[in-house]
Amino acid sequence: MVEFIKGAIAKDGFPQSTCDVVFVGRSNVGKSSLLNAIYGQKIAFVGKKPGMTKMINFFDVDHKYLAVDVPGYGFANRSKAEIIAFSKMMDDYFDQKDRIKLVVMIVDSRHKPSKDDLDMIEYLRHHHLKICIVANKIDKLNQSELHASGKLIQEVLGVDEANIFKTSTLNKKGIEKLKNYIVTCVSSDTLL
Ligand SMILES: Nc1nc2c(ncn2[C@@H]2O[C@H](COP(=O)(O)OP(=O)(O)OP(=O)(O)O)[C@@H](O)[C@H]2O)c(=O)[nH]1
Ligand SMILES: [Mg+2]
Repeated sequence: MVEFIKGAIAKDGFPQSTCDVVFVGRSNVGKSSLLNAIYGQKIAFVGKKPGMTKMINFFDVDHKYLAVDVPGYGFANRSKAEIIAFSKMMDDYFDQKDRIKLVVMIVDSRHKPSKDDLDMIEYLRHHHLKICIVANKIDKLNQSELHASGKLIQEVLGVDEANIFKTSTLNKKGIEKLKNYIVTCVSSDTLL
């Protein structure tokens, strides 16, 4: 069962955890939709406009781990003050790296990963975090575009194709595979 625990904007509001799976990505890429698709419930708010998720939202999954939905980056209409507050919130969270077991980084399969995506993956690598990439919205691509998208993401972000999950939250393609991967990461760790 998946339950919303709380939303927080600063360190003192984060619930204690030793096992988080966190979903990051540009605004509007489908992070909240992906959480809903994976967990089969409408737990996270989905928006038509970018900037829907404003806090770091924590969800308990089967009392085994926390799924964490963070606000999207690369949202142009943010004020300077908002950008600073956002960076501080992300640093507060990612500095607690012992709690993070896996970062699911979502990109838009229709576009070349942006400068923001590159900055984000570098940031995550700098924190020595385990990362997998999700190329979402594949319902918008035909077969050859899908193939090209995988290659481009692999090239630009420097990830192995085996670490790229291709998904659609609309037709649920690739969701089960990603879900199984998350379970494997979470449970292999608890054996240690
Ligand atoms: N075609 C298509 N649209 C999708 C898919 N996933 C999400 N969307 C749409 O993309 C928009 C943004 O979805 P959200 O889940 O709110 O995106 P987010 O990344 O959480 O956005 P922020 O919270 O603003 O950072 C919504 O209109 C969704 O319906 C998908 O797989 N295919
Ligand atoms: Mg969201």
